[in-house]
Amino acid sequence: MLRTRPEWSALGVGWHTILDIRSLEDGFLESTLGLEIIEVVEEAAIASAAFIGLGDKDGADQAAVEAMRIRMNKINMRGRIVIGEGERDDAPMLFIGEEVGYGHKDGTGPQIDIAVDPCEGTNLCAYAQAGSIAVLAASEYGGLFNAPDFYMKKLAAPPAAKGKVDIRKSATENLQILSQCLDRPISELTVVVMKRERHNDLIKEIRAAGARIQLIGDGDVGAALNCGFEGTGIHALIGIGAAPEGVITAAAMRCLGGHFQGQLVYDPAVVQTKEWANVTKEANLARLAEMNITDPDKVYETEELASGENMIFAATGITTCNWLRGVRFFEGGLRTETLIISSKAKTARFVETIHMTGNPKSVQLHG
Ligand code: VTB
Repeated sequence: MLRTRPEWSALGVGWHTILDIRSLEDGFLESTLGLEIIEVVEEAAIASAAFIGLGDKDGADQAAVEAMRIRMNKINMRGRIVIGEGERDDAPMLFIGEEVGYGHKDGTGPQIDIAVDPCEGTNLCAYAQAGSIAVLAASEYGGLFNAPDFYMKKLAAPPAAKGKVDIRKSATENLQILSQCLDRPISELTVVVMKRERHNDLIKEIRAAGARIQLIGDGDVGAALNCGFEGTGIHALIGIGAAPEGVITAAAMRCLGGHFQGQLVYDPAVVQTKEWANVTKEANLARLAEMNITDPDKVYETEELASGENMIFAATGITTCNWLRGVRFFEGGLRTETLIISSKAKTARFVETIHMTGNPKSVQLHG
């Protein structure tokens, strides 16, 4: 928990004052706020973790949203949700445009845009499967693309392939490029693809090219992050997922130097989802035009989706994935693991926190 340092209190300098005199430029977002952001994602993950394996994905999501919002509102910032649970009318909390942080009351604290997915991979949480995370990205105002609630074709790859693979190219071509960049044969490349009807041809193509596929049920944010780190055994993410989460993924890949590109998908025939059963391509194109997206086929680069100078990405594991452990309970407490990455400080911190919620008889050093 962050508290005002005693010597500052003695001088009559409150915690808010200290936050106010720091600017975004001098590392505020990376250090002071970063610590609070860790708690935001931790709280969301802990709330969702109570639902692991209960088969209640909405419950897991709602609990995370509520916890995230409560913690965010304790921060001295003027936060704006740019990617959240949806439009105000159908999302009671963390809706797009919602103001978070108590700085709004008195006009203090930094101005920050925030993209959240309090429980990414709700099904994974509900069915106790790997890869559910509580996640957010933050930047100064205007630093995150306000993605419509559409689908997005995505391509993620390791830093060595950044700018070399290209979403406009076929999967086969990209695998050849990846093989050169990573200096390993295609047969030793593993690509993550979400198990969806729309990916049937893609899966055939990747297998015909000779690469391996890790098929996942949900959670393409966490899956893409695998490509940002060496040693995960994952070399690319290809396929269509949700667009808002593409922005959050871009924020992380921007900080890690990995490759990420996204292209909005507006044709229901391509997406093949029940969600768009009553939606037409024409109606979707009209929605994009209303949002001033003049080129619906534009390929967005990482730096366009996450353009801010100060970019922060934070994720706490709900269930364990390749690069992050999930919430672990013990008698009298629990343990979380959080990754917080910062573009400016150029740090990726893995923070393990022991939360002594009860009266633990003992706390293991490594759990
Ligand atoms: C989900 C989810 C992903 O996209 O699949 C969703 O698991 C949209 O796809 O992690 P469907 O409507 O086909 O399920 C993500 O949320 C993020 O891109």
